[in-house]
Formats: sequence, structure tokens, C-alpha cells
Amino acid sequence: MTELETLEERSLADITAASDLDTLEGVRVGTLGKKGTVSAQMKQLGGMDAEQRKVMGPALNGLKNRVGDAIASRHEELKRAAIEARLVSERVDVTLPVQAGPQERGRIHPITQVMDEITAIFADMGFAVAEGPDIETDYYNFTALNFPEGHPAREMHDTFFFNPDENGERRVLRTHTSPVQIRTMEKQQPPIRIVIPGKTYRQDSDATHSAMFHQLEGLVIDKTANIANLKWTLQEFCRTFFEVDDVNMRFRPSFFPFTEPSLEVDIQCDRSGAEVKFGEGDDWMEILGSGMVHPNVLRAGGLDPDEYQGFAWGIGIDRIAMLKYGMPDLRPFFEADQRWIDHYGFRPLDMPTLFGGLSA
Ligand code: 2NM
Repeated sequence: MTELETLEERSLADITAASDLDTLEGVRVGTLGKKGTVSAQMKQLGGMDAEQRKVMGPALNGLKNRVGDAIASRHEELKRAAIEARLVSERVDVTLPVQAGPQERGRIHPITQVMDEITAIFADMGFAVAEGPDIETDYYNFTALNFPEGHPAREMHDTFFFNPDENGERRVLRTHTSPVQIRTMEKQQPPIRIVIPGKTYRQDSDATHSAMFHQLEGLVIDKTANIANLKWTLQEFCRTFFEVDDVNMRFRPSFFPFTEPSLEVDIQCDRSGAEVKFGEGDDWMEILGSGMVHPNVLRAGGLDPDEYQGFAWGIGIDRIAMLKYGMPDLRPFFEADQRWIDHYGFRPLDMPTLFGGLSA
């Protein structure tokens, strides 16, 4: 076997044996590279006489081409094998269940859920959502709402007062969301149809009261709003919220400074079993307060009571959340206990809508 034949055989064997692209590149450098075995042979051509070169030239060129071709085709093979291997190692089974991310594990607090449910119901009736500050002036929290100074109704609210400012004025933690109604009347002409969800504060706390609690109030003002409209609106709300076809309601005369007449609303229920049932039974449960907006309140909002009239109501969120979802105690609402929220919480992507089901 000639020297060239030996070189070719060894080179081709090395090429076939190369099992990855890096090894193959090593073989290429070792043969066709500047200092490679094949290149070393080419360099000797210069020192040969014409006869020798005539024979060795084509032989060497042939060798170089065959080695080059063999490297190129092995390169293709190895590249394809590398892609195959990657496809196998990176294979994804798209039929596996989705892994739970934070948006799956997190839970919506029942109070937030109930606020969202109530807001969805009124939004569906055409109400807008309004909000305002938790820290209020005495004027917006009381005076504008027809609680005159020195009026005993102010005492009913167990207000949290701030220290007086340099003008002797005391700010308060709002005792109801009604200040937002005044702020809305000041800046928006009727017709007004708003609901106001939010935090409210009163200085009493025990097993069934928390110093911070949640309310949702509603306000309708136009030229003809009347008690029949009020009753229909609240009845429609109760049917939808408690997810029953019909619910009997009872309107009892009451007193609130900001409404005249004022009505307390009870719904019929059955408390004989372990759970309260609505729309049946012979018991009554008080669920909200309401009334026709007092003329003094309309005036405070910059509206002429001879031109406009309205109705309003307020619902305590925390209590009806307990009612609807069978929670026996109010205190865990504010204890931030992970086990409690895992049990009573709602899935964040199941947003309450009337078409998709409120609490489905
Ligand atoms: C209630 C009960 C009755 C009420 C009245 C007003 C306003 F500002 F329009 F006069 N807002 N909310 C109202 C009336 C609230 O909560 C138990």
C-alpha cells in the first residue's frame, strides 16, 4: 500500500469514527487544515521534479477531494443526528395538564368576591361604580348628609376622629360610604345611577362587628325616581344575589337622617335547618336600609329638590357574605389565615358575571 493510500484509509476511518461535530472538526483540522497530514503532503509537491509532480499532483488532489467530501457528508449526518437528539430531549407533551401558577393557587377573599358579585349585578342594570377617600371631612361624612351639629344621630355612628387640625377641624374615618354620593352630586348632573363599594369604620368590635367593615351603597337621582323604582331595584338585586327565582321582601318604616321616608328591608327565609334558605320559610332577616333621599341632602349636593328626587340604599357586605357562603364567624375575615382563605376563597379567574354565573 502506498503512503497516500495509507493516509487516505486512515483519514476516512477517522471521519467515520467521529461521533460528534467537535471530533469531526478535529479530524478536518488534522487532515485538511494548514498543518494537517494532507496539507503536509501537498507542500512536498513544490520540491518534486516535473515528472513526479505530474503523477503526485492529481493523486493528491483526488485524495484531498475524497477526504473533503467524506468530511462534508459526515458533517451532514452528525448535524441531523444532533437535531434528532435535541427534538427527543426537548419533547413537550402538550396533552399534560397545565401546571398551577400563582393565578391558579391564589384565592379571592369572600368579601372581595361578594363586592364583585354585587357590583356585577348593578353594573348589569346600568349603574356606574364610584369611589372616594376613607379619610373624610366632618362635612362630607355628616353635615352634608343631614346630620346637623349636635344631632344625636352623630353619636349613633361611634366615629373614629382624628386630632383637630390648625383650624380646629377634625377629620374622620368615614362611617359610611355616603360621602361619595355628595361628592358625585357635586360634580355630575342627573341622571345619576351609582354604586359605591368600600371600607367603612365604626368604633365597635365584637364577635359580629369589626371596627373596619364593608358597605355597598347605591344612589339613583333623576326627575321621577320613586319608591316603586326603589322596591323593584332591590327585589331584582336580591333575586340575583341569592340566586333564587323569587324572594319575598318586607319594607319596614325606619329612620336615617339622610332619607325620608326611610325603609328597612327584610327578606323571607327559613332558619329551621343548619343553613339559612331564602325565598321560603316563615322567618325574616334584615339585609339592608334604604329610602328616598332627603331634600337637605339633594341641596347639599347642589341639586334643587323641587326638580330632582332620588332613592338610596346601603348594604353591609361582610354580613351578607357570611350569609351567602355559610361562614359562621366574622373574625376570620381579617385574620389572614392561609387555611381559611384556601377553604373559603374564590378562584381568581372565575370572575362573577350574570351570564357566566355569579358564584359558579
Ligand atoms: C343606608 C340606608 C339608607 C344612603 C343615603 C344616601 C344619600 F347620600 F344619597 F343620601 N346614601 N346612602 C342610605 C340610605 C344608606 O345605609 C344603611
